[in-house]
Amino acid sequence: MTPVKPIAKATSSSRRQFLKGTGYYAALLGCEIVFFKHLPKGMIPIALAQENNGFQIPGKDPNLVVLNDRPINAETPAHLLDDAITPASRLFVRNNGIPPANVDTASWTLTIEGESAKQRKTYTLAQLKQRFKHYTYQLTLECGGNGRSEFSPPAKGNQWSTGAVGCPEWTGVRLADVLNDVGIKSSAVYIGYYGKDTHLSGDAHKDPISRGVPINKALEPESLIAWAMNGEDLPAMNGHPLRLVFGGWPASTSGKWLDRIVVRDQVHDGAKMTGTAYRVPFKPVAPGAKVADEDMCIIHAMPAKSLITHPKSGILQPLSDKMTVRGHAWVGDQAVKNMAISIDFGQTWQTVSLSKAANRNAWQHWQGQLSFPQKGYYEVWAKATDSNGKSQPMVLPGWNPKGYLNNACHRIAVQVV
Ligand SMILES: Nc1nc2c(c(=O)[nH]1)N[C@H]1C(S)=C(S)[C@@H](COP(=O)(O)O)O[C@H]1N2
Ligand SMILES: [Mo]
Repeated sequence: MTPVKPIAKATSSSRRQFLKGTGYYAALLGCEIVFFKHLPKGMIPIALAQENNGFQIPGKDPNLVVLNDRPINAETPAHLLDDAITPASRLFVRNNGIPPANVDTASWTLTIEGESAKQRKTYTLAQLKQRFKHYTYQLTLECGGNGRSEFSPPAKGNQWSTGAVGCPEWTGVRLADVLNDVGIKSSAVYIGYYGKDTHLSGDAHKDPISRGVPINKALEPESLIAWAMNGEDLPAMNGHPLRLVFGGWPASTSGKWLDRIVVRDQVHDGAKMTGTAYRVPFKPVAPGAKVADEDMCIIHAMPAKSLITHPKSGILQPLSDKMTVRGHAWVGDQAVKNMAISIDFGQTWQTVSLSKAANRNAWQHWQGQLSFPQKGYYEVWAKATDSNGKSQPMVLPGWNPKGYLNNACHRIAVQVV
């Protein structure tokens, strides 16, 4: 296992290259920055800047760690994910492009079409809400690149530590109900989404991202077209007013600012579906190896993983007290069967209590009690095992060129005094 790296707040020097002709902040400010092209690289509009020259995303907890501001990407420290249901303010943000500014919910529409759709049909948001039954599910959303920062040699992309995950409650309609209303042909194999965000280059002909899922995942009861998170409108940065949610699959499949779904007779080939994007080698490869495109496969359900959300790493623990440890565990389309913790770097493991998920594709909560033999430094490690008997690795899982699927055990530091 690689040593825990401290996560630095994004600094001006680490920020992305200045990109001409785009209004990254327009969606946040609610208006255009007229002289944007003169705004120096790395300088945050003062209206959005905090004392620490960090970057506060409206509606989000100021303690989210901003990894990148062009586009905006922010993750949640583990101890802030302690709630059973992730508050909207603490759900991470991952943007590939520029979010739409001035979203008008009254005129928002969703169009379903494609070679395997029986017709082309457009719904207003109001029609979607009126015509179809509403469902609420707690669904785990985790970026495929969560944990990327630990890979060596490093992989390009957002250097997520452990916080590109959350499990809020989502309300919307079943994608299956809408697809059945349109009618899908027997040739349907995949769905693809398009959102109203724009490409970083400002080129209107390019999509920032257009991914999707196989038709069987699309038709599952928990696969939603959602407009609400925890009973309120989606936050602007999480796809307001409409998005897809496929719990347990790489969150890149959960299209935000959704305005079009295509029903495909082949694997969807939109932006970031092809090449190396969201793909991993079929077979294990040596770290740093070059892998040919044809040897890579699309990531489907995410592997077993867990987080220690209490206590916060670095806690001072009195020797005479028992310590309550808790967190969440999740795995793609299945259930976590067993949860264990260790205080001796994995020599021995203690099974802890584990709850059932609120519904399929929701994370489960676990809790245990620890006592320590003597004063000194310890680490608590946490390990989830899924219903197929697959456990989280204690060291990094297989290296892959883009740094996806790091489900190594989460560790926290404890000093017993
Ligand atoms: N339209 C659109 N949908 C998108 C993205 C995006 O950039 N644009 N990013 C995807 C990726 S890579 C992730 S990890 C999730 C992040 O969802 P969140 O920002 O609500 O946490 O949204 C996915 N859906
Ligand atoms: Mo992602």
